[in-house]
Amino acid sequence: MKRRHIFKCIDGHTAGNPVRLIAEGGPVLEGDSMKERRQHFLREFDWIRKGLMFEPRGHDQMSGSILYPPTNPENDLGILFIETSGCLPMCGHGTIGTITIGIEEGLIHPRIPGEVRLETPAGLVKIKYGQKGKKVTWVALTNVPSFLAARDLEVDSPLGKLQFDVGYGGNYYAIIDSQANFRDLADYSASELIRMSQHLRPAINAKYPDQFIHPEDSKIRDVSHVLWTGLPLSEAATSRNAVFYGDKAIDRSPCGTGTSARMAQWVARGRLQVGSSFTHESYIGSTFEGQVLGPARIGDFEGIIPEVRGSAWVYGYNTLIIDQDHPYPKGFQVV
Ligand code: PYC
Repeated sequence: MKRRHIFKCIDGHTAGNPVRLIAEGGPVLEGDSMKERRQHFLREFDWIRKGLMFEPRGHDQMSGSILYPPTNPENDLGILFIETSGCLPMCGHGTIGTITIGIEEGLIHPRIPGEVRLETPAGLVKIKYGQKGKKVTWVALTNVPSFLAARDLEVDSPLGKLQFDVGYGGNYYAIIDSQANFRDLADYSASELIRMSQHLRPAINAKYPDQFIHPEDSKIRDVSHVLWTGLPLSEAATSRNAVFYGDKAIDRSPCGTGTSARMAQWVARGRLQVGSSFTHESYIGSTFEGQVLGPARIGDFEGIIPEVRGSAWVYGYNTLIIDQDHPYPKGFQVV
């Protein structure tokens, strides 16, 4: 194996959360779908994710992607998400950022301008985008079918007993609504939300083992994200959220898969209808526009087809080196 690897990256952000697109240096992956290619990456190349996402080259929130040719010629391309938390099956802010960066920088050439058929490890995601000159001004993705997997569960937490629902929107989310022991995410700093989530996520997965397994893909399983909710800061927004992911991150964007899970929860609880819009506000006040496009069935679950729309910005070009003879080629985390 070569000891020195060079990666050409383009860095951007989607509504505040980082997206690092690896434009050159990603590995060739085997597999008949992005789901299979993801497994190949995890077996042999996870050092690339760690090296490029963790410190000193990345940071706690870092999130990125690598582009691949499609496995089905009807589609435009495949994507692998690389994050501090692993290789997510689907990432909404990562998709909005990658499409923006890829179109603006000439890495993505869709057959139909304004539309991209994207193979993700969680399934096909159809995308529309708008441009003003070179700038991609918005990206709207029709996400994978999303559903409420469980409701009214209970777990012990540093705040006392907490009720929560579990929604799927490309990842499994524990959703904490306002209740006696938790009024609103606004009552806590990001570090406090992180500290509580570090306790909550393992406690939920230990109390409910083998309970959250995707009906069509058993490799997608367990609660990986915690979504704290609150009243929006802006009158124009429907709801606010702070999503915990990885070991120490609060999403700066409103979280695309989290927005999908949240809309599925609201539809299942009769708080939102098919066709309705949902403006989701992030911890820092940025927004995504959600829409419930239609109903869906996922195994035994009734769910929805969600759309999530947002914008992203390129802010830098980055040539990164992973040299096996340097300290920390696989990066490190300070948790
Ligand atoms: O936008 O889906 C998302 C996401 C997941 C984790 C961070 N962002």
